[in-house]
Amino acid sequence: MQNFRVYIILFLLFPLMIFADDGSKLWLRFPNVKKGISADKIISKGKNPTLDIAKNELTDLWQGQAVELRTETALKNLKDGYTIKSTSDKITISSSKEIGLLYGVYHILRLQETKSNLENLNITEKPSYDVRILNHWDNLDGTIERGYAGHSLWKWEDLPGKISPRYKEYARANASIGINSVVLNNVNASPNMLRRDYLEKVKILADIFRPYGIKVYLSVNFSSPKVLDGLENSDPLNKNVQNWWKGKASEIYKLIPDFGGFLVKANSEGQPGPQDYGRTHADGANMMADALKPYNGIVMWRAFVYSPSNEDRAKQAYLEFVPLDGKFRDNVIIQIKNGPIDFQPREAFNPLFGALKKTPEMVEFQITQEYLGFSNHVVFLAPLFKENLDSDTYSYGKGSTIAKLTDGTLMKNKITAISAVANIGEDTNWTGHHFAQANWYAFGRLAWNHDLSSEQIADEWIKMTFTDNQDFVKPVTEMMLSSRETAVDYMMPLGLHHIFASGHHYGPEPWGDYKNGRPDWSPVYYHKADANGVGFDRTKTGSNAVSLYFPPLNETYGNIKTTPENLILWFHHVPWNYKMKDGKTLWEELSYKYDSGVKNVRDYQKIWDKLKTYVDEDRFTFVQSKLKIQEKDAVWWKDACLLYFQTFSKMPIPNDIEKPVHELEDLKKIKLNMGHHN
Ligand code: GCV
Repeated sequence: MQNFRVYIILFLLFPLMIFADDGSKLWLRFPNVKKGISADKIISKGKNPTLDIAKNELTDLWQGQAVELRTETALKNLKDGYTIKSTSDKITISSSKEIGLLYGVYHILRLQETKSNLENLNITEKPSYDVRILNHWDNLDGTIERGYAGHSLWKWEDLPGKISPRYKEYARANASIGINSVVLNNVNASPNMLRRDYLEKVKILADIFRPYGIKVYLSVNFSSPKVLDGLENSDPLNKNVQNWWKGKASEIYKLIPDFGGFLVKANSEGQPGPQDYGRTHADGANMMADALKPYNGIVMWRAFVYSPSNEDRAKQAYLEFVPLDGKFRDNVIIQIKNGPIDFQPREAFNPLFGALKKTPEMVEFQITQEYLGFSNHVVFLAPLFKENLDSDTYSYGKGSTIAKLTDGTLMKNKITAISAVANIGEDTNWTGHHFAQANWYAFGRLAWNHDLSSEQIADEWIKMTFTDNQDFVKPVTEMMLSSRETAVDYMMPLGLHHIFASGHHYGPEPWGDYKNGRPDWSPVYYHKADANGVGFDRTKTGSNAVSLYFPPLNETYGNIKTTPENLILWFHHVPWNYKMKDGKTLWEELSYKYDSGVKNVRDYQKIWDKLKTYVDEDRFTFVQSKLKIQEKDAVWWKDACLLYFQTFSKMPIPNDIEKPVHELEDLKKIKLNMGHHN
């Protein structure tokens, strides 16, 4: 009897057990596939670990006709790319490299899972960028700076002896979307990363990633020679220091022959750098470039530099780097955050894009949602990435988009690259929120092909991650595509920026005024609200950051009438009663924007609730509860910002929007204990 009951219970639970999904498989779920084609239906020559992976994926997962995998030297100009051609009984994937064949296999698997037409395929794919790289901000102690998905995947304590199965799963996920490079550690780098014992651990990861086409890079601390080996200094013009880096490079390449190179944050936010010795960023970068050159390694030197000075922070990277144009070695590339401040929900693009004519540039995006509600908010980032890549800098005349500047179309760059700060941790679902997986996916897909639309990326991802049922795909696509603008609306509409709580950057603190700390970390520095209006005057009457943009953008942004309204407070100090294009005053417009942000999140809750039948219980309730947090946070943002700005505008909150439910004084008392310095 007892047993019988257990059987009944198990029987009842069985469907749940099948459908429960913890998100660990990401977009590689293949829910309906038990087994792929038999090995004899795969035609390929040669043996190679990458080819073996490609074949295994086919025998595990491919449901279609026979597949031929062909290496063709004639296809060299496609780089890691490939062609796919099909007849009724065979699909032929060709590439000049094995990794291209693996990418081609993931391509047909994607077509299979998104139920795309598989007949008469005639596809040619060539990646937009050579280096498609994730930057992990993982520390050696297992914590992750700005990480919201648990601890680091890298188990430094266990390596090199003990190997987590997730290393391989991570590499496979990246390969499936074309990511081919990773920086393992935080740009706020510990010198210990370059210690022999750590390099031996790095070697193990590099060996695991290699068959998936992934190269390892490291962030390095500029003071490493002095700190690690007691050199008298770390001055880049000191011969001993130069030799130290040469020796270190040689040591690394003996362990990891295909090591990618270094990522460097120097003289920024307290990190050491060449300026500590009166040298320039070029001196520092070139010293490392010379050490890596014999092995084809590269240096990604970050332009994220600013200091507390009277100069507008939005101008500082430009002012620092433009005079150095032409002074960098040819294996240096300048890594520039999409905006000139710091990964805000919306920024104007960084004016440094296109301003360097002789030095290759690459974009740095942030996938981890430091400024977008951590892993609590649904914010699909493809529209943000696209907005930046499609921005016209006019640096070589009309059509000089950031995409074309960085992918080698306009400048014949020797190195082309694109990077993003990862949102990956050891959480079972990898990214802390099921929908945050879409941002890892979107970055990979855009790094491969920046012409893809946000909609197509969302569509693919939803079908592979959830279901291809249109009743699910359609509303979820709409939610995802609008989610970035929604977050902008409830956090920082109309070009407002950096009005976050200090340190952790979660939640609003527009009143923040750190008189004793760094003014450039204070929200009041960025919004400049007063009785007259709100916004940062970056025109001629203010910091004149507009002058850094190429014509006609300097004029467009310099004139309040021609500045796009979604950036109006980025470039102008705007009177509260200023008439916006829709006839509302600035104050009213701001109020309606905050309100619409809140309303949209509530709509997402309704959309999601209706989709219960299409999603497994686990992921359904998980997303449902995250949306509740997002809704509460949106109301918190709206109330905090409107009540605070109202103390300056002295104008009423329009009657037809929901009244604040908080008191400003109560909101000011909220102090979240989330740590962190700025
Ligand atoms: C890694 C911002 C973040 C810091 C980060 C820095 C950077 O300031 O808040 O955590 O440090 O950017 O990109 O270097």
